Amino acid sequence: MMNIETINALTSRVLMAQDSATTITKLTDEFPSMTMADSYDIQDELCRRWVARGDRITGMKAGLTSRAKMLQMGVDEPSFGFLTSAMACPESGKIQIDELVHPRVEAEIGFVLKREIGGDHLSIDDVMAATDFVIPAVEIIDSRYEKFKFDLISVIADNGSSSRYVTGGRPMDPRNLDLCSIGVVIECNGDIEELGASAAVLDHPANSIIMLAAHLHSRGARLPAGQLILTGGITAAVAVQKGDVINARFQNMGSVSFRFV
Ligand code: OOG
Ligand code: MG
Repeated sequence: MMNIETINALTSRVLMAQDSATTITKLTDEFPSMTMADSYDIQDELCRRWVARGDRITGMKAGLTSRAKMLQMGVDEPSFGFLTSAMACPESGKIQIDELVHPRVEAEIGFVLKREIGGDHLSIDDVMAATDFVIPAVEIIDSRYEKFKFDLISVIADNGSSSRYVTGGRPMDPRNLDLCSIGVVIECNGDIEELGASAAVLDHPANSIIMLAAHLHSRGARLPAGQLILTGGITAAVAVQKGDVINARFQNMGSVSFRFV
């Protein structure tokens, strides 16, 4: 286990890279015995620093939850992380690309709970019963590691490459949808770049929530009501450039669009 000084120093290093859109070498290159628990401790310290400077925690993210994402990144286990008010971007808006290193976009099903849930034995029915609504979302990920290459421990310390997110479309009652088979299309400048169905996420995106709750349980925490929970990219992530217009279309749920400037 890393000592608190090292956790604090590595948190500063990651935060500096995130704020200045610069890359760092993988933390595990320098600290090969670093553990996943150390990385989640760095995330908790990141949260404390964000809140101390006035950002709010607005949600959580599960990542690396689909085969397409696991294959693309060469990692075979999900990661979890936090979302903040500084990452939230409006639908139909502009995202400043020079604030980012090498962004990619992902289409995800977002959940908002109407009551807190937790524990390591939740079922899909438990998650559905606690869900207020589901909403189409696009996450903009931006690894602070060179060439977007990392291992699970390093990417967790970088809060799962989080950088921005956009929600849109229509908030829907999950009981009015077949959440296993929502078709999703990601268009960039009108061309289809990726397509898939929500079953790609652990057979059902509610399974991401179950895993996230179990992860939080292992750290003595629970999933709060009222926050956005991103369940992970359904397809491989799409690299973007300045000027690109993104439109992610979600079957029966509407679309999310915005532009990189
Ligand atoms: C890690 C984060 C993955 C997702 O939805 O799968 C993620 C990465 O690929 O950089 O957010
Ligand atoms: Mg994601």
